[in-house]
Amino acid sequence: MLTLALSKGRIFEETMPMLERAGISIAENPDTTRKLIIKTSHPNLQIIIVRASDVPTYVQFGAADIGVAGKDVLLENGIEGLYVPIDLGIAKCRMSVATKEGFDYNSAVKQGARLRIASKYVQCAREHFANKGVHADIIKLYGSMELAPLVGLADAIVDLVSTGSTLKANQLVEVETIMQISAQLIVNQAAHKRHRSEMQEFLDAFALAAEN
Ligand code: PRT
Ligand code: MG
Repeated sequence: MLTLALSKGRIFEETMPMLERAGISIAENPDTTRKLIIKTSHPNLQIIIVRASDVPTYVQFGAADIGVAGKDVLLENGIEGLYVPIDLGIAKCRMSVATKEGFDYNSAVKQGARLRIASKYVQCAREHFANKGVHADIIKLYGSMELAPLVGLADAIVDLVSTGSTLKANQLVEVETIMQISAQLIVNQAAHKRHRSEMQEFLDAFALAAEN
């Protein structure tokens, strides 16, 4: 039996059609059941439902054999012990820097100003500003990043943007794109060695679905 770790919400919703294309359906919907282990129509595949940022942890420790995680989560978490064979091209967004409307970010950067940056993505933010040669004090937040510039906690935030409507609703503007983000298939390296043939069927199905 192989275990696939998914998070509720967009990752689950966008991964399911990929499984369905391979003829695999689920017994229960995670939105309506409280169960965290979900059977599939495939005798060798079960799904566990975990927090998005916990998916790599389950796979790294071998509690799940495979998982689907955003590139943002992998960059923050690291990929030790993981094999990342397929960019699934789902749950797409970008990681960007945003400031309050009217804040002249480019001038601040040019003038070598020291910037206060609030983010859940402290590693990514630190690396981005270090590469630009900008002095940045990074403040770790766990949510509602958009609030930070509005109440003077930070000059800018580093967050994920898809439609841009969250930024807009809070009078923030995207001033720089750091990178494009999409969900990746991750595999426990040891499990991959041990169960290569059992796993290959699923890796092929994901690779095929990702192409389409
Ligand atoms: O919600 P929870 O704390 O459980 O975890 P999570 O927020 O990490 O999970 P989830 O399901 O929201 O996100 C899972 C993955 O989806 C992320 O790791 C990303 O790789 C990817 N993804 C794609 C996104 C978005 N698009 C996205 N728009 N994750 C978050 N957002 C948020 C963003 O943080 C911001 O608050 O949506 C808001 C912006 O959206 P727009 O459309 O208003 O620009
Ligand atoms: Mg969320």
